Amino acid sequence: MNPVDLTLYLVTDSSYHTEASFLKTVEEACQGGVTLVQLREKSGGRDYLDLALRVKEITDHYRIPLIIDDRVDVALACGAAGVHVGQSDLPVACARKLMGPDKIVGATAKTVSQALDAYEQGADYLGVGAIYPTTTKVVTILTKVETLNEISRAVPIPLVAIGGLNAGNLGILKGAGMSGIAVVSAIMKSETPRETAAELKQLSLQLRAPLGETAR
Ligand code: TZP
Ligand code: MG
Repeated sequence: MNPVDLTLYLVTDSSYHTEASFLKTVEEACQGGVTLVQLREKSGGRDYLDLALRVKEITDHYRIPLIIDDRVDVALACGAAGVHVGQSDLPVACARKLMGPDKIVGATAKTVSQALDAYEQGADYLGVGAIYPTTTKVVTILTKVETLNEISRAVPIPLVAIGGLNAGNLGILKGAGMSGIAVVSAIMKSETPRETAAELKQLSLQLRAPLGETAR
């Protein structure tokens, strides 16, 4: 199991940015304290790789691991820390075999059985959601916080909650058993990504604190 800090996981969306504003947003989010970045592009291989190499320069500078969504080839070609696969991407076991034992392999799980399956195939962490309806272009269903909690008891690997999360609605996750939160639009659409990331990170750390412990 490769260690991974899921406290605040930025999943990118370049669709409403120029490349310059996209890279600036990612950089400011890194400055604000995101602990992991996932490049999530739906474009072809060459464009994906070019952007991955640019994003990796930024994440390397801030010593934040870069995860590539869907594409093992792009992840390997840019020297990323890992890959994230969903239910319709390469199976986790296949991604693990291609990436090797020392790279991070993350997987999406919306049910306990998907979670157990991904864990058994070698996933290092699971993304669970969507917790709330999302405006980000994604094929997903809603996952109850109760299910997130059940998954946390069923598998020994860390979980990150995703889907419609922002600074105003995280309370629902208190005590849910995840290690952190993943956001797209809350940071990618923020006018002040550095401050937004810093705020979300604090809130995420508080969510993880034992129940009843107040924020410091
Ligand atoms: N998987 C489940 S929900 C989601 C993904 C990739 C998108 C989350 O985006 P946002 O903007 O944080 O709701
Ligand atoms: Mg995918």
